[in-house]
Amino acid sequence: MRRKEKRLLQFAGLLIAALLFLPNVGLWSLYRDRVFENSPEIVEGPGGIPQIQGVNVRPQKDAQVGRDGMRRKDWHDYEAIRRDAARSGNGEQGKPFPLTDTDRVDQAYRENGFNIYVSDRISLNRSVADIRHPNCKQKLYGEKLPNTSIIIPFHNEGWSSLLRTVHSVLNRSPPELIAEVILVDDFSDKEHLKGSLEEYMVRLPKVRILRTKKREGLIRTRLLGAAAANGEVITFLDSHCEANINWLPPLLDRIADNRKSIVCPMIDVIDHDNFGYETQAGDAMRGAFDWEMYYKRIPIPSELTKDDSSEPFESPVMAGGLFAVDRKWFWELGGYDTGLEIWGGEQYEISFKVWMCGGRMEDIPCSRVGHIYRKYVPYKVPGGVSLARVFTFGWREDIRVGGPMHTKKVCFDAISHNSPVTLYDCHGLKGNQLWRYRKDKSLYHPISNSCIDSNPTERKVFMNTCDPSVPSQQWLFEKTNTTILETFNRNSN
Ligand code: UD2
Ligand code: MN
Repeated sequence: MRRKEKRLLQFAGLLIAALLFLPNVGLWSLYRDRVFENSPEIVEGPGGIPQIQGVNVRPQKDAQVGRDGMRRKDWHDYEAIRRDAARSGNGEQGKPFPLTDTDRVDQAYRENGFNIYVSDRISLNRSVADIRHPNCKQKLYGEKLPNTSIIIPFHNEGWSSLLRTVHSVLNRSPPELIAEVILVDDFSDKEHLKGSLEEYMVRLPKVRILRTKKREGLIRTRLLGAAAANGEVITFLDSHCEANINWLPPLLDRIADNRKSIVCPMIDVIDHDNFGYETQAGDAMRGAFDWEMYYKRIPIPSELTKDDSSEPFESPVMAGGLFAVDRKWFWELGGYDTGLEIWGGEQYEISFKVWMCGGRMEDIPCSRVGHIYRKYVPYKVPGGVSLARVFTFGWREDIRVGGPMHTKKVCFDAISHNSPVTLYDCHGLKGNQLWRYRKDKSLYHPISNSCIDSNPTERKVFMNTCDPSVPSQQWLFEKTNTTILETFNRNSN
């Protein structure tokens, strides 16, 4: 009996202590939240620089000279950061807007594919949370950086979403780095994008408005802006974006380092319902595409993961809309193919060109820009021009396993242990189209118990008895995911 009571007492004691002192549940947490809300605590950060919540409160005094002889400085605008941190209200600090059922009506989404009622009730100068990697807060960039023209194509964009894009750029970029902001209207018919927009922009002398003479689609609209641009660099943004803290210097710095660079910010998600601002799932990833040319984000392969994940990394293809490029290099690359219609595919064209022409394409973790991913495409596509089916692969000597994602495409098919390997519509029934990747680098066909062999002179692939010592049965698998392959091999037993 006594032992039980003692235990009970001990337990109650522990509970009280936990409530008082544990950092995230205890009373201390209430105190801390209040303190941080009212008067953020100033602490000493790395290099003895005072910080509030991990953000420096004044610039590191002098530019520093790096080993390469380059002078670098702290480009943060601490005054603006403080101003932003002090803002409160709907959607401030990138918080979701408290939606009611009346805000959710279809009508709110119809014109833009995102909730314009909510957008209209959030300040054009709203603050967003600084969700950068902590290391970004200490980084220095070239003291002299090229300036940039910001090019924003738009077609029937919402008033508040368009203006918030412009305000966020002007609010969060060093003025000397912005040569101009060029809004390029792709033949919108909405009234608010005509006289009212022009009147509004009179107060923002850096902003110019250009208009296409007919509906051109986003690619030729961007080209019109690029042709009119004066900046040393051109930076493209969609018409429904929000630039995050210090987004621009990290981009321009990489171009200053190598003018043949195309650099992309991390694209964050502005929720199309409530306008909450957060990272994409998995945050930093590389751009890739599948056999249908659908853009995909894939994890950064281990060879490329650096110790410091706030450092730039190379990406095969970009998402499309948000990037900076040296203006002259853009034209040396030939700009975009002017035959690209309305929407889509242009990101592959520019990505392939930059890699094939000796340039590089990078994603820059310390540069973040939010983008509203729409719920659906709200605009009309004239003449039913197909979107994004721009490329096809003519070459089909690939191994296409008839998995559920590719059931309508062509797959390698073999009917016997010595037949040629043919391409046949994927039927998804495994059987003749089932292949296994083997560790000895061969491609094994379980149903015929044989392996793919090749005759390079006759450009033929055929089935043969498996023999790991035969070089023509050895296939080179580049960058395979062993875990997925092993799971696949196990499941297909
Ligand atoms: C993505 C890209 C987008 C573009 C597109 C096509 C991001 C964040 N977005 O789709 O930039 O690369 O893929 O590959 O990477 N617009 C016009 N005329 C038109 C249609 C659109 O000017 O006929 C404008 C539109 O207002 C916007 C931009 O072009 O500013 C991109 O269009 P979107 O926002 O509909 O494309 P998105 O974000 O779905
Ligand atoms: Mn967009």
